Amino acid sequence: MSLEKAKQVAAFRAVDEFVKSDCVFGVGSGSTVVYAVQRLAERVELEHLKVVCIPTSFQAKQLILKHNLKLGELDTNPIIDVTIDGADEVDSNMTLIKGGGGCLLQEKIIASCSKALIVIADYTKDSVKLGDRYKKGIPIEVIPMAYVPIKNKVLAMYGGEIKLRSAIAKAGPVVTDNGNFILDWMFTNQDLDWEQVNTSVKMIPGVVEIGLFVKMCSKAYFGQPEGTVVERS
Ligand code: DER
Repeated sequence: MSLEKAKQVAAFRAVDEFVKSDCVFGVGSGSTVVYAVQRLAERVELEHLKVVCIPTSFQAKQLILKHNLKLGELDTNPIIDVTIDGADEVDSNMTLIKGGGGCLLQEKIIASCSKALIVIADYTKDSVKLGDRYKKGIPIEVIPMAYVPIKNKVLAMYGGEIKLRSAIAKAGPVVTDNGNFILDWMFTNQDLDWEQVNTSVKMIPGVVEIGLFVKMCSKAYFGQPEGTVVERS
């Protein structure tokens, strides 16, 4: 089975288990969430569900609009029933690396406003320790003018290597939906206290958010090569 099919089975299972009528639904970002929104749109149509969708990025907003789903925002829906989102890696404690798609800030805000954060992913994201499989590092969203001192401070605290994320279809760095840069921190120590890392890195002036989701994920669905789904919580 293809990786895309593995993503789809995980996404469909999560939507079928968690989305019901009269719910406020957080829509994550990335390629796996595309399948979740497709399934949600099918169910809304078939079952006449009343669902308000809160996006976590420009991409998520476009998905909501493309599928003619009801678009909401935190101003009017500050409490979200369930958010379904992807992840770059999930460890055995359900700690997530997120931000591979550069949307970590709004994703973490929406996750923090959600009664439940459900992760959907293919089997390549299911790890024992962070860094087992995902080698692109932990994304850190930063105010552009501060990226060099932030890089130096994170390296002084934890070592490893840090790269300013470069754009592919544009000269220069990636600029997020919020007008910030992203540093990708390739850590070497896989046994760090990620809760402490999350707190200490965020205290560095100019750091907007870090793509570490600690104790935020209620359940994860991993699509498998043979078409089954492994659930972890
Ligand atoms: O950027 C993000 O946090 C995305 O959710 C990412 O982690 C998962 O993207 P994928 O579904 O395309 O693998």
